[in-house]
Amino acid sequence: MATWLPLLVEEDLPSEPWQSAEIQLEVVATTQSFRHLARCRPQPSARILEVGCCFGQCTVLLASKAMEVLALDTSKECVELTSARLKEAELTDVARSLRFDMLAHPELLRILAGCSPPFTVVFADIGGNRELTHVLELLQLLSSTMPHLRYVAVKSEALASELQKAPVNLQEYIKWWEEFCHHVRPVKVRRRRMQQILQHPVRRTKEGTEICRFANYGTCSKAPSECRYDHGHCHRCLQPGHWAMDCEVTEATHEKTEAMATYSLCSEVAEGLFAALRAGGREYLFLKEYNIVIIDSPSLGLSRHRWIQYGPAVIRGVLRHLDIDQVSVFSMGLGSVIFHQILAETPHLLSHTHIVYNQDIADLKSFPFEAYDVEVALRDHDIQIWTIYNDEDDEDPQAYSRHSKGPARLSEAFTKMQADLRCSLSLRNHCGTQRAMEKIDIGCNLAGLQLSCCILNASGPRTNTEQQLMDIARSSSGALCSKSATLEERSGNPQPRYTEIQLGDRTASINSEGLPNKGFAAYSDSSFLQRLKECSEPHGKPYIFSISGLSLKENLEMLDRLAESPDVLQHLSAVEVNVACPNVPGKPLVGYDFPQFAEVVQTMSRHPLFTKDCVLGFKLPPYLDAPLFDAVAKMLNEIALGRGGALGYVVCCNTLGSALAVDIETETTVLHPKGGFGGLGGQLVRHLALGNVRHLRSRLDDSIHVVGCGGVATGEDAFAHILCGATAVQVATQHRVEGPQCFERIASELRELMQRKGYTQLEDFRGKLRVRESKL
Ligand code: RRO
Repeated sequence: MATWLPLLVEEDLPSEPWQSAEIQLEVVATTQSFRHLARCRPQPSARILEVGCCFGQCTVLLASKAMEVLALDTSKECVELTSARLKEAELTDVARSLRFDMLAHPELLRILAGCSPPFTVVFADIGGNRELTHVLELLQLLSSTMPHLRYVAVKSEALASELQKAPVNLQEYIKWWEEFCHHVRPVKVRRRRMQQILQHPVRRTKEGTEICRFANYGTCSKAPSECRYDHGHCHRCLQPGHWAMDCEVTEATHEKTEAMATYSLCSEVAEGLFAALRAGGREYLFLKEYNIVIIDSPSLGLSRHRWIQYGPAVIRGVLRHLDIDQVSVFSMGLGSVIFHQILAETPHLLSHTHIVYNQDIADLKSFPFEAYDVEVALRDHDIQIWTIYNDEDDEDPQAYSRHSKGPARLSEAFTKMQADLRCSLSLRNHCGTQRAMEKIDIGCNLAGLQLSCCILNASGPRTNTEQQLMDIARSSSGALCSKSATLEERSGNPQPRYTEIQLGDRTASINSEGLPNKGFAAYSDSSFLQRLKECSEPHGKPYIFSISGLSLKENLEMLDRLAESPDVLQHLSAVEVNVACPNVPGKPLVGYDFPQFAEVVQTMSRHPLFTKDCVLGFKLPPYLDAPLFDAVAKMLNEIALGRGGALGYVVCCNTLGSALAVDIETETTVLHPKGGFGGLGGQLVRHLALGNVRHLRSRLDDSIHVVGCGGVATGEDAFAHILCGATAVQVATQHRVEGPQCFERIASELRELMQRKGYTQLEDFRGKLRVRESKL
């Protein structure tokens, strides 16, 4: 108590709030002086603990000055009177009065000390009928438990009179005070040792008399004649003539048990703890040492049936009263049944993990809880229970065995519950993943076209007929791209003109279709386009009109017709000019004939159609050498949308021409047209396509988007294309193999992959392929 040097304050005390950072202890002798301190010392921000509030006059004074007052008294009447006075003064928001004996329950003071914000001021008036030693004990207690105290006012006639005798010189005064504290040692207050109560439930004398532990620890509310238990023996050593709190054995073990962090809550002890907790000590309870609250109810005694019947309600009541939730439970034997009952009815009071040890339903005929309710609680509140069994030696008839009736019934019920939960968990995980996946956006803006999904069909497979296009419209494809049209309908090359090469679970293809299509008119029929749009509802999807005229003139002719038809234009989002069909006899690839390609690029991009909200795209052949990419990019950049041109995107890339499928058995070409040569697509061009995407992305103007096409069969393929810089991804061979449902599958695989990688949108990884280089 060195820092707590008392200052005797007499009648002429200064009337100012306490400001200093130093702890100040002011002692007064009279009630009048004490009230004067109450009027002038507290600052408005103070949280005050008033020890000994008596009839509440001082409490009202303090409450009208400070932020909060907690008034304590050991007398029920005093607490009630103070409460009434506060109500009358309309100060109940600021102050409360509680029954609380600090000296008898120092541990409760520790709880108060842990309150947040902390108590910084104490007004103590316990001097009236208490000895000087009690006042000193209180000061000692306050100084050792409440580190945030800044100011203490004490009213004690006895202490004031001692202080009057103290030397005036400061050094001498300090020495005097130290000696005084040393000599006037607080006599040990009889403490009710709750730990002892906990450790010793009802105990019997040798003769079998059941000893009242509550009387022993001073908390039995009944007279000895009314109590069913004996009040005449020590609950500790079982000897007659004294009580446990006076027992030498208790004294000897006291230090050891003091530190225990367990409490038995019963009658007045519980009341005291509740009071402390209500005053804000909850955090202390949680954060410091009071992690285990053992709730004991004397009225339920050791009766299993009574505990089963009333226990859950008692425990719930206590938890609610303490305002404690998120309780982790360790329960044993029959206790686990009580726990399950609480779990079934009030799972929100419990935390997520619990342990039940040797659970047993003993001689109960039926479960006092609904197993289904427990299951629902476990599922809906994400609660897990660890069930531990310790089967003792089977020889011992008293030993616990999970194979005996009670535990076996519980075990069976829990095994079933576990199976049901596992089932619903996998279902929920699925739904949860679904929900998480829905948050992943795989939409994109393709040269101004809004695509809800970056996966779309490529012009080519399954895009020829009205029905096929309808199917795509209804699918998850992010856009709808028609078969490359010529002015007139074409039946294409003779059959067989398509073959597949199976590579494990992946497919490559070679085709020599020869541009079979229904002709320009079919794909630009406004009523057909309207129907397509209706199939694409609710959101609709961009319609990309692919053209592959047999000459520039034919292409221009188609553009003219489109431009002249507002009915069609309203449905049209883009025209994709295919300069890469490898299969038309006598027609070399425009995309490889650079002078011709340049003319096509220049002429077509200037067409007035592309001033009418219609995007121009080119579908390119695969290129195999860097100078070619340079040349193509140079050519295309000149007509980039962002540079005043019309070109919004390129597709990288069409099939790789001059592929040949050979039949070993017949020693013939597989395909018949064009000497068996055709365009290679699918799995076998996957990496070539990725290379083309990356090459062009790095060379093209930013306003020209790249659509990856080639070997896209899975979400990973789509991811790879986007990683290389693709804005969107077209599917050709896989669409032919799998049908339009492939779009949904690939899209969800892409979402899954993104979820796993923590990406929520394509921008998170688009074009972010990192190049590994070794240093020389
Ligand atoms: O129809 C075809 O033979 C065909 C075309 Br138009 C195309 O662009 N790419 C391809 O591999 N086949």
